[in-house]
Amino acid sequence: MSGSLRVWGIGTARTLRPHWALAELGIEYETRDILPRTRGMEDRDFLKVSQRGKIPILESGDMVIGESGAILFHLADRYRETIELSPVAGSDQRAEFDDVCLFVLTEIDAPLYVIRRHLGLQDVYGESPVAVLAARDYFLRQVSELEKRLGDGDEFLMGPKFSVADILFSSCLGWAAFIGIDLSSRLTDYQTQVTLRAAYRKAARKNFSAEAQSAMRYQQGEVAQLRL
Ligand SMILES: N[C@@H](CCC(=O)N[C@@H](CS)C(=O)NCC(=O)O)C(=O)O
Repeated sequence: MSGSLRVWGIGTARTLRPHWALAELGIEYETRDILPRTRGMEDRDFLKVSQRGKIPILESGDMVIGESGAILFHLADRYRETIELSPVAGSDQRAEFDDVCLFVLTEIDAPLYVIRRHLGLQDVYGESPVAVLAARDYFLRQVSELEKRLGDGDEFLMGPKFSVADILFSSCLGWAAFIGIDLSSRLTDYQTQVTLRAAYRKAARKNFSAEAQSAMRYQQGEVAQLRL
């Protein structure tokens, strides 16, 4: 495969990210519809490219990238002449953008995956309602920092311009709402606006197909239902 793009994975907030970025950029690519924790993860072709047994993966020519954040940074850099989804490397704005994106990935995505491990995947990682509720509270504290950043006026995390930071943040907000974490009205408004984008809708149709939704349904509302 030379020069072409292929995305492995559908069904989750992390897999949504490359589909959404590619839809924003208007770039054609191939999708391999594998869902986490299904037989698809044992596909021989997948195992050849998979570094860590995780999705999403982006194959771009001979290059393979296996972290959703790194995939988005790469796509934004490589295709910046099409649409600017990140500020130019070395600029002050880029430093601020990196700060926001890494905050989302390490402080907002991470507690959601603690919940996933100890609630949705308790058979594998162990059941822990205490860890789940602590992770939910931590998540809410951290999202309130980005809510302050949005303030009353800004449409997007980087101000007036949509960027990869919004794809990362919005995918986490969608994930949180899906599992039953209540978001503030400011964050709900932000999420509604961002997900009205045509590119989001196109990516969501692919990522959250009927098959994917029925496979992942058992997560829905699970945190809201949890009581210690
Ligand atoms: N930090 C990685 C996380 C990737 C990840 O954990 N993916 C999950 C689906 S959201 C997965 O492949 N899980 C399968 C497994 O752990 O067996 C990213 O953002 O790409």
